[in-house]
Amino acid sequence: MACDSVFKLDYLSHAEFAERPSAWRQDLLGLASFGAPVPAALALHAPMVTVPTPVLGTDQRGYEVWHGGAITHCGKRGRIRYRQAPDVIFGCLSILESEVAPTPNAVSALHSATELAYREIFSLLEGLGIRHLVRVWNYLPDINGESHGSERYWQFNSARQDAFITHGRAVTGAVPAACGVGSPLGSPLVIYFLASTSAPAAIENPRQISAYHYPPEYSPRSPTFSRACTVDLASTRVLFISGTASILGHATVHNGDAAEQTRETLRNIEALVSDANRAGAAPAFSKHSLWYKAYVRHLHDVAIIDSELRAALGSSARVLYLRADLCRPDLLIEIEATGCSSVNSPT
Ligand code: 3EB
Repeated sequence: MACDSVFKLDYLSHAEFAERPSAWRQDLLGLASFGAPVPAALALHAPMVTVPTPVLGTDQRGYEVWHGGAITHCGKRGRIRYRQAPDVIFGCLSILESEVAPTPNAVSALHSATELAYREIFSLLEGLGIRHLVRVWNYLPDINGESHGSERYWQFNSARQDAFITHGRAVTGAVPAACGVGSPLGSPLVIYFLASTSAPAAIENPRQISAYHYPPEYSPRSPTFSRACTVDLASTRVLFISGTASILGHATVHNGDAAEQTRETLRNIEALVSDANRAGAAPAFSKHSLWYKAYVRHLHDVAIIDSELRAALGSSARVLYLRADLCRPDLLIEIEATGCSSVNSPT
């Protein structure tokens, strides 16, 4: 029974995934496959999304798999495929800009695609009566590209913020944890998310200005995300740390130095972990027990970044490395992290 009520994450290689019992695979809440799709022979009933950011290392694929307890409902609405467990839902969608009809006032196809994606997410949650969008992963093709006189990441930020406002959602304070990273030019906008009936507690980083208060030089409309949050899902206390980079206040620091950027990013992550632990009765999270995804801009920095991470986190740290462009041209590394800790002892 206990394993029926556990929320958890795993990062698996293709070989590890293929070795799992098929019941384990079919019970998944959702899956994101990095680099290439899950081969048809292993296809699941659960929602699967392919994220076209290449996996670094020897594996050609990296699978991010979520379990959320007994599945209660599975569905499709508009472009979203989703699966529900008692208090959590995983959903995903993929939109090609070339297939999107322009929305009123949109400055570009990316703007329209983002607006449609977020409207569909909020409409789905409203329809299902699930209030809280907890964690969102955003993969934007050609994130540093420019069109229509603005950066594509800015266009994404405008459309995302508009959708939050249109749906009566806060754009500061209680906003989801997120990451916003690049994917290859010409690939679809890919978004997946976790939402819940339990309210998350948002966490900001005292070393950084909240992203939703960044000055307009980084984006005329601020990005809508919190630095981290904790939430109780299926008897598990979960910590979601957003994409985190070498930023102090609002400024990028350690220009051009991947090792220093990695160390600063880790200090930012540690500040968020300490804050998450302050709220609970006993420390629930340690940097050594988190699952990490590291987005690396330049292939030639992987070795130095990996040695910094191993030195700080130990050789058994679970890190999935992905090649990706990042929202500011001067960022060389961005790292997200997730922790799961049991809150109710199983009976
Ligand atoms: C930063 O700290 C780095 O736009 O959803 C991190 C996490 C970043 C989320 C997003 C962007 C986003 O500003 C970039």
